[in-house]
Amino acid sequence: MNADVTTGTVDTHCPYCSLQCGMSLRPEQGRVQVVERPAFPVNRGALCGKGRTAAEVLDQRVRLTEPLVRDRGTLRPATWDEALDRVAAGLDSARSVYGDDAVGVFGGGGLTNEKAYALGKFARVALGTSQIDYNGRFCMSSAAAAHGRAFGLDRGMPFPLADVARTGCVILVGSNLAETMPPALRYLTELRENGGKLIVVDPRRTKTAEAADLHLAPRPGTDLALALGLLHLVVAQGRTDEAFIAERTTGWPEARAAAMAHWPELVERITGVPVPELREAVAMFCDADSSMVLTARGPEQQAKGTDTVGAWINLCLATGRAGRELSGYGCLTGQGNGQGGREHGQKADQLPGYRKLDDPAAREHVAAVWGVSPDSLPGPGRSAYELLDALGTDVRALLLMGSNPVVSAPRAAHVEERIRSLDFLAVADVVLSETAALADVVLPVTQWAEETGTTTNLEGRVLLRRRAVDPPPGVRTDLAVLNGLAARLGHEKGFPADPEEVFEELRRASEGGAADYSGISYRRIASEDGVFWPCPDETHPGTPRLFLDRFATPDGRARFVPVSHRASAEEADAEYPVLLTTGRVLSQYQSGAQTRRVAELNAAAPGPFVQIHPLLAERYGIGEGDRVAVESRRGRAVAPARLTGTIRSDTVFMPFHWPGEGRANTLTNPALDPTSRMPEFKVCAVRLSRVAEAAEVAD
Ligand SMILES: Nc1nc2c(c(=O)[nH]1)N[C@H]1C(S)=C(S)[C@@H](COP(=O)(O)OP(=O)(O)OC[C@H]3O[C@@H](n4cnc5c(=O)[nH]c(N)nc54)[C@H](O)[C@@H]3O)O[C@H]1N2
Ligand SMILES: Nc1nc2c(c(=O)[nH]1)N[C@H]1C(S)=C(S)[C@@H](COP(=O)(O)OP(=O)(O)OC[C@H]3O[C@@H](n4cnc5c(=O)[nH]c(N)nc54)[C@H](O)[C@@H]3O)O[C@H]1N2
Ligand code: SF4
Ligand SMILES: [Mo]
Repeated sequence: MNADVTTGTVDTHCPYCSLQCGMSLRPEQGRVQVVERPAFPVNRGALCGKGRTAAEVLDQRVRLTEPLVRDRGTLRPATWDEALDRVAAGLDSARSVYGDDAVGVFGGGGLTNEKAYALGKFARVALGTSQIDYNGRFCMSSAAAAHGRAFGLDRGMPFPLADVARTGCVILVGSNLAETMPPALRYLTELRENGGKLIVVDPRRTKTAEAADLHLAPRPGTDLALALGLLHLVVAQGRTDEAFIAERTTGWPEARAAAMAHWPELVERITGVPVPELREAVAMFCDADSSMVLTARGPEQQAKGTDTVGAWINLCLATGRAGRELSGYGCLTGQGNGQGGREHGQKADQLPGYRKLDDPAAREHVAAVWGVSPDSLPGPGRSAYELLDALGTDVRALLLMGSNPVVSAPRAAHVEERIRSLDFLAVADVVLSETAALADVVLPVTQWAEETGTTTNLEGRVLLRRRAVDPPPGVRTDLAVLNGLAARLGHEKGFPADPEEVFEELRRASEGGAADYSGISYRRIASEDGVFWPCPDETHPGTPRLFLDRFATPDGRARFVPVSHRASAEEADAEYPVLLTTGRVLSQYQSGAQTRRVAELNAAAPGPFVQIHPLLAERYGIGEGDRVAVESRRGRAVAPARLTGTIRSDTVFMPFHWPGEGRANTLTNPALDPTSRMPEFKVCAVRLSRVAEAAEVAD
């Protein structure tokens, strides 16, 4: 039973991360209760604190309930007609003065498939601009690029999460899933209960690393060398799977030669991981009958993230740990619809169904579904950071939906300044985020529980997120916003506000593409636990496991890519002697726009901090709780010190969930990966100093 009319309980999914935990919602005395939904297989009833408290953001006291427009510098309430008229005029005037590409669109991986699809279509058809990208570029774009290069297809995990509990060994690289996807930790616990081994690679001894048999703690930005060092040992010890390499791969000689240049002692010097630990990891990985490598943002958010993931894939291929039951490489995607959001056209180079904008056949197919001429579709645009960096110069007006870059973009002070320099900014959001607060028009939209839509979780499982409660009267859905704007821009048709109608069109647009959803319908996923794409027709069961018979390359073979280690864009030096890495804590989500509005979560994680090893702290005279100034070549942030022996003594860590003085992204380096255009969030050089308190200064 999915929608129980007697109790009013509705089965749906969490608004936050890519696990898309199943939950049920029950309206009770004017409030919405989150209740367990044990039958949903991914989380089996378990929820983290964010999921449990998600309904608090539905409260009218914390969210936007009416449109706002800027009048002589301040935002004031407005009608929907006035607000939409202002947005249409703002976008149109930039277009008419400077040309179509003067209008930018920025989306998010939290948007449903329907919204991501409609946003991409809106940019290309209603605005005619090439300048669209989204925050997923900051998330898993490096893994996506590496996936495409090696396997010919990008689906984060090529197998269901449940397989993780049944393999023999998992190397988990730069994921702190005990805090970022807590219910998934159970699969790792089960892995070990079943006799499997867990290796965690993280510069910090996180809660996840504590659950491991072996914890490797490399210097940030050196995972590429680490993977190559392991591959070197695999070859030296004769543990390659020659039959698999011969039958199912291409490019091994070149990749092998590149790995052989990374001998263990050199790798120890680069990474700081002792050679005996490298040997132990190889033994665990190769002794098991099956094994997996899973990566998350640690190795991916680097200016060499694509090559780094490529090196881990090479390790899997050389040992025959890919394209087989219970073996393979997977990326743990992050946002609620991080997977689907990267498939249906809000990315700069992409059309729905994971098609390429520069592929004539793809243009023709999608243009036919959209009822436009293929020639009218613009070409690929800029990547997320490059787009933000161009605001106020050649991109003069921006429509933003589902992201808060003032907090989350790299080199955020510069990005904020670029946003402020726009001629016109419109933001559709649920709350008045730090970015929405800078807008000329703010459009208040409905949230997860107030609207129906589909998301695709980290396994590639397409799910129905159902509407469970009525939205407040003053808000509209993102789809209704696009519908209203398109009409004002002369497109009365083609932008329906009904999500199922949009999904039906998405099915046709994705048909025959890499991410083929054409066999998936609302009716079907309403009664199943989701369907794994590709699913090319209604009788097709979906594809939980990819690549078992062949990889998705033209010749069916996986491609080794010869990769070599290189330095981070910024290494520690005399002026900036410490490495900064950034990431997440359990109780805040992303830019914090939603979770900072939940009292229980704020009590658990009230503000920014700098995690420092006691030895490093001592060198700078920093004590527990002291305010620390962290400076990089981009700027300065200040936050209290948290001393802990669980982090390397050459590295500090800051979570990025807060604006203001403690904003980690004031410091981060926007150096981009040449292939994925992923910024280097995970490593930059900083210097530290203790900030004297006012009382001390006065003494
Ligand atoms: N609580 C919470 N959960 C979330 C989110 C959230 O904001 N809060 N966001 C969601 C999203 S969108 C995402 S993308 C995921 C992210 O999920 P994760 O990737 O698990 O999260 P991070 O904390 O960014 O990074 C993971 C780990 O990488 C380590 N790390 C840092 N530098 C390096 C390095 O150079 N190499 C290696 N190997 N490791 C390194 C960090 O110490 C950190 O422990 O989480 C999702 N879930
Ligand atoms: N230093 C550092 N920076 C990072 C990272 C890091 O590890 N280190 N990680 C990066 C990663 S992986 C990510 S994914 C980004 C995420 O960073 P952001 O892109 O800023 O993501 P969110 O904070 O989730 O922002 C989503 C915004 O959209 C709103 N919203 C939620 N649902 C909807 C909806 O359905 N419609 C609309 N219109 N709005 C909605 C929310 O209220 C919020 O304001 O941060 C990146 N930034
Ligand atoms: S793990 Fe992710 S999807 Fe599950 S309840 Fe927590 S935030 Fe929601
Ligand atoms: Mo992410």
